[in-house]
Amino acid sequence: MATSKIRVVDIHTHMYPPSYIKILESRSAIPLVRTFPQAADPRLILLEAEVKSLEEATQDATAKLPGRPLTSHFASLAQKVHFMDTHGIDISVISLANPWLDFLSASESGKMAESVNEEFSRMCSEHPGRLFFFATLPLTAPLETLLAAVSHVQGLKYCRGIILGTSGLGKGLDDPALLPIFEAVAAAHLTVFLHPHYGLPNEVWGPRASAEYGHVLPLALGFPMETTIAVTRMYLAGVFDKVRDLRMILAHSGGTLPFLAGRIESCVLHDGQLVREGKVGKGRRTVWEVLKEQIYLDAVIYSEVGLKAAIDATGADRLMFGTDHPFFPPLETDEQGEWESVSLNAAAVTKAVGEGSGEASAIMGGNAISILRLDQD
Ligand code: 5CU
Repeated sequence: MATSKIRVVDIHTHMYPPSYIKILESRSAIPLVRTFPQAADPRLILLEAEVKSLEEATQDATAKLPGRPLTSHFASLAQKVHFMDTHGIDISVISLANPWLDFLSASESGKMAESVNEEFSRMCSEHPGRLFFFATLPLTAPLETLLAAVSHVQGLKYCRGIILGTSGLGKGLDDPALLPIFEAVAAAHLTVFLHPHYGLPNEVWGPRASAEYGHVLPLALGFPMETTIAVTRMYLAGVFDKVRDLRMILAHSGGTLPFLAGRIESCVLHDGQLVREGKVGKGRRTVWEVLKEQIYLDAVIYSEVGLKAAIDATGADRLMFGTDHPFFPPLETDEQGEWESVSLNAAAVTKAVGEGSGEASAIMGGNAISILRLDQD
């Protein structure tokens, strides 16, 4: 009997197109790209937690370099395809990396969104069937421009959704002013890929973090907590009930949601204010129900322990493999070879559900192909 090879799909994989890098090069506040005489590659400085080391390196040429090297992996399409080939990835759903267009003015963001989305569309058309994309919305623009952007990307052949940060229009994702956007996105059958950027306030990390702990605290803990808080606020505000067709993929296996959903549920059930206001009565959908009905999770969690929790929370039919390329490159082996960050995520899948199992094949690609319609042009 012929055995068909499983198809591997990477739904969490980013790029910064050259026009976006140009903007970052022209900036003096984060996000920015800066060249330092002591380093070969320019540095990409994105996070609030990197501001202190940026200031130190600007004043002292011997100080630790801020941010991360901006290598060809961030902007080159040829490099993306090489990465896919090296790791046996058949299809990638590419997206602009954080912080998207959040820092642009209301008058700039509409045009920039249009050009970035056209650029992603053109890149996908160079590799038909291998590349699709999540588009970017101009969240700082007026509502009319935002709605026009949703219509624009709905018409782009390889667009399968939108990538969204947690700030929304500036007040978070539980902001009622965002409802028309969620409604338009859902009506257009576009899946939201929710991704963190802002983390938690720097003070949470303590005075030693910037000098001694690298990027570990903001990336390992700040990002997942940010996602968890954003989605819990949406749940408490009833966004999922108001927009029943909204479908969201949560980055990093939902932050800590699979682990904390039970505690969130219990806090809701035992909250005097919510009970008094009639928000806990019959007909309420639990966090667990919303997770199983409107939420998908990526499988970017690097361990079978977290992955099993994610599978328990949403079901193996709602998990999708990802790499987070070009972030987390190998530091001691050739960047053109295999990345340990990728093999950790692939190994987590086989350890959680068994090598060669139907569930492994679904998580590695089958789910993404059917949920994101990757078999259709
Ligand atoms: O290393 C990082 O800072 C990041 C980032 O900014 N965005 C992301 O998706 N992964 C890692």
